[in-house]
Amino acid sequence: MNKLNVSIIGVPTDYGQTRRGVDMGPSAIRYAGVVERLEAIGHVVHDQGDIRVSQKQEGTIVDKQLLNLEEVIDVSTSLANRVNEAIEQKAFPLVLGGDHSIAIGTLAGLGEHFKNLGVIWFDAHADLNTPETTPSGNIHGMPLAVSIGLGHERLVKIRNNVPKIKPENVIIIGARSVDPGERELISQQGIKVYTMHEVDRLGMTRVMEDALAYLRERDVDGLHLSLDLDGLDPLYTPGVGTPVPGGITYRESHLAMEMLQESGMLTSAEFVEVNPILDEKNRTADVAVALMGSLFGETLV
Ligand code: B3U
Ligand code: MN
Ligand code: MN
Repeated sequence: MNKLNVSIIGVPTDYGQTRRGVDMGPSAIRYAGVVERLEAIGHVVHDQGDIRVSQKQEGTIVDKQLLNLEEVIDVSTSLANRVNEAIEQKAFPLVLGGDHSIAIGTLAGLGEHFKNLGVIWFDAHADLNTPETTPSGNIHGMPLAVSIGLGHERLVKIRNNVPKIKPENVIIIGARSVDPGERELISQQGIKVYTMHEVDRLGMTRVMEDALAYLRERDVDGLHLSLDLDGLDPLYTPGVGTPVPGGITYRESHLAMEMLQESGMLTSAEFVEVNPILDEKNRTADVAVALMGSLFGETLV
């Protein structure tokens, strides 16, 4: 197995949604032993600590369709810079959220280096809302749309490379709560989605084989995994802000991680939406770290 230089970047933010506590995700994941776990596999791990997230500014403009816009722009810009640095140093960026709005920053940093990046998006949701379609105003429901160039101009233009990724290079896995506007974008933009229906019907093995073959055929120059812990069934990951029943099982998610590892294609990853306040005994962070074990090449025998 390929030994990596892993650069851990924590992003303690909850500005992409309205439930407090997800800003403590990076601490919970560190407490669950991420560094030790990856070192035990043989990787060289540099924990870069957390990026600085400022307190909410008094008197910032409140746009109901884009809650905490200024704060999200701030966090995304700092994160994009840090991811960019990690790639320049030939490290593998492992980003710990925080809510899923942080993917705006991660992909802005990656998009500068990878011109044909593949993205696997594990999530109960599609995260393809725009200010026009959002039912909540929460930016954590928008990062995929922003990254393909749709949404608020200042989010889309972070680090100036627009779009960060091509919609045809995106594969969503585990979706089971998709809004009408998102559905329209999926067909309009040619985004590949394996909903829970396909996961049930084909099985995770086929889903991952097809997904990886599709990306190989598209000749991607890198592969990013964006894993929202709410993609799993809340039975396994109760500590998330918007749990949706009927999700991916513990075993299916491990299999998916192992197949990603086997593919040898992965170049970056992020794990988001761990909320220790809503969790039971840090179970969700424990699952996140166990999945990272499989993703980074842990073997049983
Ligand atoms: N699609 C809904 C709900 C949602 C999106 N992401 C999460 N929840 N975690 C929205 O608000 O955009
Ligand atoms: Mn998400
Ligand atoms: Mn989600």
